[in-house]
Amino acid sequence: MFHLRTCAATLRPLTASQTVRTFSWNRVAASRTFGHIRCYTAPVAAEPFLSGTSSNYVEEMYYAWLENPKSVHKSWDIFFRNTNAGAPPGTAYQSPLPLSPGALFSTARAQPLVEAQTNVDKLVEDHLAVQSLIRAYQIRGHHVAQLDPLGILDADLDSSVPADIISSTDKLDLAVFQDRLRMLTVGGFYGLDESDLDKVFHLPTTTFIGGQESALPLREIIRRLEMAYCQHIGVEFMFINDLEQCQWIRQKFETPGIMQFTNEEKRTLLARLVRSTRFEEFLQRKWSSEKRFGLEGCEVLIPALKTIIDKSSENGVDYVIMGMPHRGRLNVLANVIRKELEQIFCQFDSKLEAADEGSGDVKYHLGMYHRRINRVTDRNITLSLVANPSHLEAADPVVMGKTKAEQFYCGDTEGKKVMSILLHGDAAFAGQGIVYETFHLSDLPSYTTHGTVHVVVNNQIGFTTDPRMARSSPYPTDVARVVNAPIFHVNSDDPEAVMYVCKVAAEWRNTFHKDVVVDLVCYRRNGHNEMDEPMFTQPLMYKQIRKQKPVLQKYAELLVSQGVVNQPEYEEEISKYDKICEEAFARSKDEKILHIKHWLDSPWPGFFTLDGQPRSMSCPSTGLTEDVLMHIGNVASSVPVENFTIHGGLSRILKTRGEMVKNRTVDWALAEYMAFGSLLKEGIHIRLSGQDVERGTFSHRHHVLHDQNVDKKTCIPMNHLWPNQAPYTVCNSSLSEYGVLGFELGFAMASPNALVLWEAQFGDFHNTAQCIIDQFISPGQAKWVRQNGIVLLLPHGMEGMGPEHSSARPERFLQMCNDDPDVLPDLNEANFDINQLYDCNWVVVNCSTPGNFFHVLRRQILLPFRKPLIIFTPKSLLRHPEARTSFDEMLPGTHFQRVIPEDGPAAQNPENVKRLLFCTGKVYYDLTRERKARDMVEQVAITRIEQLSPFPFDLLLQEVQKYPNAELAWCQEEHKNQGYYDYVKPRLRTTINRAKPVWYAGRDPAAAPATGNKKTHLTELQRLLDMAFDLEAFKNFS
Ligand SMILES: Cc1ncc(C[n+]2csc(CCOP(=O)(O)OP(=O)(O)O)c2C)c(N)n1
Repeated sequence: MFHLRTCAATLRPLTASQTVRTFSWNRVAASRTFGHIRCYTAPVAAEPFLSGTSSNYVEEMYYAWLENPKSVHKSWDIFFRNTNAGAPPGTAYQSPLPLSPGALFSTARAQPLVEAQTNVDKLVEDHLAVQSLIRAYQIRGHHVAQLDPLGILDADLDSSVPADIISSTDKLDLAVFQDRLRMLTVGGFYGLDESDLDKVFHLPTTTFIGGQESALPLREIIRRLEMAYCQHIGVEFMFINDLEQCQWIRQKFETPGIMQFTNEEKRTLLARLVRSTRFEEFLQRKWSSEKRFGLEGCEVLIPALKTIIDKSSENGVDYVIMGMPHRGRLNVLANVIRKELEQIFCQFDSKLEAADEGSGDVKYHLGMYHRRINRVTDRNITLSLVANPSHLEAADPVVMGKTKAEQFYCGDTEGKKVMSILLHGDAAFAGQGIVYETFHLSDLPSYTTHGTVHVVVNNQIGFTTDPRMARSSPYPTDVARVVNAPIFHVNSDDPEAVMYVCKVAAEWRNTFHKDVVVDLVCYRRNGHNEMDEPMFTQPLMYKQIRKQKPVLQKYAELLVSQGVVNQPEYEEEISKYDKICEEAFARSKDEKILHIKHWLDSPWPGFFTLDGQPRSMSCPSTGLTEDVLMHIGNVASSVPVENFTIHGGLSRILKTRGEMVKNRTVDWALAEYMAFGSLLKEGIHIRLSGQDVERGTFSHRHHVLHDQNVDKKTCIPMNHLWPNQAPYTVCNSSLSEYGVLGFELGFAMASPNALVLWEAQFGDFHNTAQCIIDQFISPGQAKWVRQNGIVLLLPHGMEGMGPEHSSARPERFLQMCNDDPDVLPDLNEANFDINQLYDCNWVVVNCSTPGNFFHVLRRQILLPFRKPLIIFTPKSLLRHPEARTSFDEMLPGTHFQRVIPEDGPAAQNPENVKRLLFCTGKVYYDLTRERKARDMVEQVAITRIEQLSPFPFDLLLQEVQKYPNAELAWCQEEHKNQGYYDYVKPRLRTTINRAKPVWYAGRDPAAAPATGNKKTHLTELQRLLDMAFDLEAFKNFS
């Protein structure tokens, strides 16, 4: 009896007052039992099936029916329709229909209920309409949220209101609101009618607007949706294809009253705004004509970042690595990282002399590393801001790589201790492709940092360019949607809303370990920099900005009106901070010199002496004992685990390796194995990353074995070498150069005791990572006193494969070397070679033997300092029968040969030598073959320059002096305007004090790196060989 009564009651829409009286069950538990609404009465009669436990069943069915009438059996459909339409007690139930076709229409008892049917249909449609409405707000509510503090722009570049949202942008205007409501309801999109506004509708489980209530009047539903989605926060999340994550976000933003702050929190927020605002004002007062890229218009960034850090610290994070562009950088350094203010202020003093070697960088590019106590959580926290070039967003993958490395070295496999925060400008975030590349690394096993919090300073302008001219996407943040990152847009003039989304963003990262974006919609009070006039290009916007009250003033007035602080307290807070700035300013006057090393973002404790010098200026032998070579060779040619079936072709490769080991020789792949394996033994972590590096583009490496019978079962023999070895990471990357090289550079920043290598698929592809090479790798130490030992493996060589795939562009790397072509260094200096390495910006090598490749890799770690190493690696030499090295050249006492002198017959009688050919890399094998064929082994000596930069002046001088009667010629397979010629020639001339000409034997200048025609390639090759061995070739020029 009782159940039927309640059931029938449930089936009918309630009025608002009824709801308040009756619906009070807990939405969170979402238990839908009839008992909760038992006080409600309705005229119903017993139905035999509505008793006992079956009532729960019926109830569930009812809710399913409400959502989709077709989801229940037809008989239940009729029953619910009839009951809901007010069928008299006991008459709602109709026997199931006979199964014969047409039976439905012959049921006599259905006739009296036709009228009721119309009501039922309307009810179902209304419920569905309400559900659609809720969903529409969840999907599109952000389009009408009031995000722009200036109130003149649409953050999504679209002023229209989505057709399925009742709200209007002008929602505070009641008349407009009602008008729109009428449009959408009466005969409009939802078919609801105005009288429905006071009807109560059951809320689906996909909303939390009810709080403790499970049903609400439509008017209240709309109001709450407006509150959740259309105020100062616009939540974009419905594209996320994970129900739990969507529910989590809905709960965070829909639950009534969830955005509450204590008075203490409000006061902290105000104090942080005071610091942020007064810092910029102080700089403006003291250095009004200096560029500082101030934060005015987005002062809320400082409390926003601090909230993310506080919340993350509370959740266990103790190391935050940040990357950011120019805007507000000094403020972040001062008020988030807590760099000493005097250190910042003295950067404005142009008369101070730099104490460190290197050219330094402008103040708003420098990095920082600081360990301190987080005052809110009372826990230790380390904050690091990575130094960056002007190239916007270039630091993104670097920050990620550094974060990954820090996580790796402290065993933080889930990102619970170390996290990254990336800041972006709106124009750069939308415009720079590296942002997309970086997002695509975010969930890859060997690259994930388990969630980055992205904060966009969306001042709705990029230099002088309006967003409508700067992007095609609605928001500047749309790129984040590709990885299902939720995006929280927020009006920056509402500091509490900003704090709230920052808290949620930090919690999101902590819960799901995925990326999240906070879009601070703000404005830029001044021009692009403080010297720039914004009225030239954005006159109306800037008229509005001039009228805009600063956020600090607005918030202070709010808190004073709420009685949270009083005016004197507020003023006291301001003068306290002003005093701090003044005192620091006075101290900054005492600074006599500038120390760039105070701005180091990645210190390497213990690696250098206390004053930052290398612990020695020598390098031990890079050779290994026979045992070690044998052991590594044996593992490299076997499968070190049981029950593992490898491919037949690979078995043959391993067998060949095994034979080489028996013969005490190595090819390229084995040489690399020997270098890696031995460094792992010495505790050096090795990470090799790039496209298809696991197997190797040229199928020579095979560092990851794949079981042919079990899916995804792999084995990395390199990790089975020694009992306590360091780990070996080898990872195929996403198809990105800019992003991945930046990432590896960042990884290499974290520790000097790791060999981090990035391999390009073919050398020429490095040009899509040019920014990382030009802005970070080549000048990094000079700009930021930060060393980095990253290794670039760039397959290079003219093999007749066409203009693509042939050249790793050695000329570009060589052009960026910092050694002087016209000055002969002091060759008698002790440790000349090591000093040269110490002074250079990077090392460029092209090895002609596997053994030298092995030595240079080991030297990279055995050196007492770190320099980037660029290696042009071979393709055809990987399998060239002569490109082999005996163990003898890898034993203790051996080392990397910067120059490999001629050691054949020509070297026995050097006076007889007519020509001394210098070359590098694989052309050596072409030259020796040709020399032999022409029987000129006594007349022509061939010397290989293996280390191109720093240039081995000392060894080359010896070579030249050894062959007093020889002409000198440089031979290369690359075209004359490419390759090494322009770099080598002036240096060789300096070496010999311009006593002789240095001739060129090689291809003519060309626009493309190589011909696409194989025959032309071979003809060109023959021509260069002819030139190299034609002893009359240069006679006419002398
Ligand atoms: C890759 C790159 N291209 C161009 C520039 C020149 N530039 C400096 S700031 C700027 C505008 C950046 O706008 P936005 O990202 O919105 O940041 P905002 O300056 O507005 O904070 C431009 C184009 C640059 N620094 N980097």
